[in-house]
Amino acid sequence: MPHPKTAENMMKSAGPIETALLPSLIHITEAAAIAASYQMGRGNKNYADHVSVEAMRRMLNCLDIKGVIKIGEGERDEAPMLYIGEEVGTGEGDIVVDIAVDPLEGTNLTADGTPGSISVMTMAEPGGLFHGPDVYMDKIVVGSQVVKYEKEHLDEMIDLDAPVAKNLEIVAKALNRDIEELVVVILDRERHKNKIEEIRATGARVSLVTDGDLMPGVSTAIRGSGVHVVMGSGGSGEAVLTASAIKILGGKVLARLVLPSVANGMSDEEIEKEKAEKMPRLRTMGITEENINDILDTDKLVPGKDVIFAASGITPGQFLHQVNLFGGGDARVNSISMGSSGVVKFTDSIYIGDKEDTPLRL
Ligand code: VTB
Ligand code: MG
Ligand code: MG
Repeated sequence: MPHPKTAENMMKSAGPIETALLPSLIHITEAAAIAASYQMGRGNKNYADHVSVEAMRRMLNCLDIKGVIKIGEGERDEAPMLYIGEEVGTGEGDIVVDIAVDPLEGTNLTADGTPGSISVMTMAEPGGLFHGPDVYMDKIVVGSQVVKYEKEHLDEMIDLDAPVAKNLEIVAKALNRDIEELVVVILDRERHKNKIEEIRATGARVSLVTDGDLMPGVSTAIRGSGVHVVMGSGGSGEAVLTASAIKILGGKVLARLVLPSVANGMSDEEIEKEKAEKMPRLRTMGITEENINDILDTDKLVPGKDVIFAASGITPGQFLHQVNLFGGGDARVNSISMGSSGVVKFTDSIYIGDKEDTPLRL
């Protein structure tokens, strides 16, 4: 009989990054979430993004790490902060990490005051995160029961190139339910028109989101969340962030780089032009004409063994409440954080701004 996995076992199996940094991780995403929350509903997504990026960067620079941003706000010339390649942390200590961030995932959602925006980040040992270029990724995300089913039925595997009906049939069997009982989350985009029709044709239910398919992706690995599959193309950074949580929780992400023009259904000529513009940069990351169409699985997206992930709610979400702001600078924030040892924390943090005027409240 294997020993049941206890909290003690988890402490022992946690790697150095998880041990040293998992407790701090939520405070970084929470600082960014609080900053963004002050801009909620003000209609200015760029400013909301800006303040959350600033807050996250300030927090990262308090950590005694040698960190490098691998997925961030863009290339150095266009993003002054948290750009790809930026070194963060004090540089003290022995911990070296690769970092992926999205300080404000769902800028429109925050600017509009609508549900689903979060602040999110992940860390892993160097080389532990796919060096995601600024190109779209097509993807499919499912939970761990599907992985278990695949192991028992080797000829029934989820495949990015398989018809939607085939994939959903596998998911339905794995979850022991009818296709009609599945919920598939997909971004409401013109480029997904056909895919949405294909999903509906199977009888599965569709949940269209205007933005923010990252937490729904994580939700596929959480039973009772009501989300069974996430499909469709979006940012590659979001796909890697999703994959880091899925790597910890169990489940599966399959993804493939897609040039934006392809995703948006442009002409062959325009696609060639786009390729000519993007390929030189992609080649420096090891992505060539030969391998650009390769399907990346969870381990390719997140090869890391010592991975930590945290997300904090800004506007209301499925299991993360919105940030609550009280008087005197007090704030209350919900987060989910997890590490490769297999520990998952749902937390409710209260930051006391002014002890006398605004005592701790329940
Ligand atoms: C995707 C999705 C994100 O932006 O990256 C999307 O994964 C970008 O797609 O959750 P569009 O260019 O079509 O808007 C989000 O919705 C928000 O960052
Ligand atoms: Mg962002
Ligand atoms: Mg985003």
